[in-house]
Amino acid sequence: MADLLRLLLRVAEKAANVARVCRQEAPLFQLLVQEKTGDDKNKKFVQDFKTLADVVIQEMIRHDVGAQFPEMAGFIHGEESNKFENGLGECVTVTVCSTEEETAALLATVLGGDHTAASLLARAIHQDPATIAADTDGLAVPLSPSELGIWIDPIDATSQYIEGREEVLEEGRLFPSGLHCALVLIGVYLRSTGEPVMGVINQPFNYKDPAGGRWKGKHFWGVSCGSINVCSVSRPKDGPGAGLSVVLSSSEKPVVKDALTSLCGPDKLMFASGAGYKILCVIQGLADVYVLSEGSTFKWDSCAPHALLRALGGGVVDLNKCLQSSSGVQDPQIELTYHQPNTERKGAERWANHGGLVAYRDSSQLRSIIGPLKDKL
Ligand code: 2IP
Ligand code: CA
Repeated sequence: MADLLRLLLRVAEKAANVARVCRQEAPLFQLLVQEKTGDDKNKKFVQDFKTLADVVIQEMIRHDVGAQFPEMAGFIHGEESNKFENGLGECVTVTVCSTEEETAALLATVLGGDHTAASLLARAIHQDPATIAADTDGLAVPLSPSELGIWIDPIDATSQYIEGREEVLEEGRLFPSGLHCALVLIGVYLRSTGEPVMGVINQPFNYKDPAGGRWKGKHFWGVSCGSINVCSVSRPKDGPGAGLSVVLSSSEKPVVKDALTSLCGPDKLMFASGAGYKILCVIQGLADVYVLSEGSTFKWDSCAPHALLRALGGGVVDLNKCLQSSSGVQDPQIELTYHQPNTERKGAERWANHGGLVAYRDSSQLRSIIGPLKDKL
């Protein structure tokens, strides 16, 4: 399955290009940000366009993976539906056509006849990315495509992507908000058990090329299958006596914030946007754990980064199950799985991580936050 990993790295880079083009090309960017200046009649159209960028990326990934691995075609899931109602009330199904011209013509029907924007978007979709430098040589994963499913989050932290704040990232520092929180997430799970076995994360806005001033991205990947645990990120070294650091959503419950402040001190409690980004901070060692008490994330947010954490010896547990489990953090049943919907819910909620989550690298750090939270939730 090293071929699948190489393909996902390539399509994630194509997705990152689409995300960058939508912000760099004026005709597309205007559509993206029109909501701030547009009047009500455009609101629906602009909402469509923002979601269209998501849908186009998702359909592009679905198209490319299904073409190379037909056995996976029915098991490639994403956040968005590809059915659109355009400004004329026509229902349009967004797909990637076999030629760029056909894709542009289709997109123009969603973009109110804006052929300039449609052509720019279609070009980014059909353009092959630059070669991806990733050391996957010699990687042999004993899995077959017919055993696997995929979760796609085309652009996680959409709000940060639209707002577009630019931060110059400093090595070793977590930045709470900005374009760098926007991530393309592609996670692969075992259909039989729901375990995450492979993950690709692309950060389209990692830094600005000092020469041309254009955004450059960065990718991260991991494979965790049986005894094979490989990650493009090396396991961070925990400083001696560094103390536990926690990253939270800015909308986390005060009772959780208070309990964790008492545990690790106010300086070690951080906040950031993006569910995927917060798990990436744990992967990179910018935080030790990410705690979320709400069911506000979904399988597409957590599957990809979960695979990287497993490759590093960590994981992502269901917080409620963890608090209720009699066998504590060693219970394998508390890890999030990705193959079964919650049948008591409807729509996207069927795939929510209802019980909240804790992302961790080291189970001893997971164990240390359970105590203070046990009687609070
Ligand atoms: C969102 C996004 C938000 C996150 C929310 C996710 O996904 O990651 O940032 O909220 O839970 O579902 P928060 O920033 O408070 O962690 P999307 O942007 O794809 O809707
Ligand atoms: Ca998301």
